[in-house]
Amino acid sequence: MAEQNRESSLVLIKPDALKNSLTGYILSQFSEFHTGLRFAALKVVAVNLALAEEHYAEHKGKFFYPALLDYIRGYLHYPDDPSKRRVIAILYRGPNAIKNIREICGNTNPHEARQQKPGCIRALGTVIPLYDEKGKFIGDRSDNLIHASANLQDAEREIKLWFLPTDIPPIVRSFPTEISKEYFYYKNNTISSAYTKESFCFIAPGDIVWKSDMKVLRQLEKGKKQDYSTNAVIAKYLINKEEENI
Ligand code: 3AN
Repeated sequence: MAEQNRESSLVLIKPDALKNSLTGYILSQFSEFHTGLRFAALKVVAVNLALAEEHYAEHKGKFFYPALLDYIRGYLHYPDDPSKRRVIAILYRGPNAIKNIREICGNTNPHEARQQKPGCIRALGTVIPLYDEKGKFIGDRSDNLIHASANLQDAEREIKLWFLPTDIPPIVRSFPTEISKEYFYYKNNTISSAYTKESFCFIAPGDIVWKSDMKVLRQLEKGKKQDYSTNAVIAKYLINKEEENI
């Protein structure tokens, strides 16, 4: 099948799946033998706050949003062991990747997943009650083991959020890139094209960058309205940096 007929989807093996040693099981459920899908990229990620917020931006303001950020960052399943707070991010490619993967995952809510499709991955998840500061029940948190992109648009946004172009072999890199001619630096939530003390260079001339990120950086430089937030640009460059609290 021609490369352009293949879809890409982002899968995240979340901290509850890691804690329950389900990684091998999940990978075998998605194996090329069963699904026709192939790995295009894979990395172990300590999830920084910007990445968590951007990944779940559509849920901002909902009752479960703060718990969702703590969940994906590993604080809920590894409160006392920061070294275990991580997620495995996988880019799969192949025919009908999005639908194929979502079907194997099952419903967002593990209770529903168990009822609708016993045997799906999320049927192994749990539902945890959430309470406000006064101890009043506010709703359930779904610990559903795995994330999978919901549609083509989400897949593109998510893949460009979690992966640098160079995390992906060029032949299977399906979104446009360009080669930077400029330097960009980052420090304390600020992006600049000029070096300041203690800033770090995250893009240098010659680097391969997502074209859409480059557009946002130019919009920022010119003070124009941005296509998306600078957090979504920088988050991937902060992945697995040593600084505390990023
Ligand atoms: P899915 O992961 O099935 O695409 P999304 O993207 O709507 O579902 O939700 C992202 C995550 O937010 C879910 N995996 C789940 O952990 C949590 N979530 C979504 N909806 C709810 C809800 N109504 N109550 C509690 N948690 C939810």
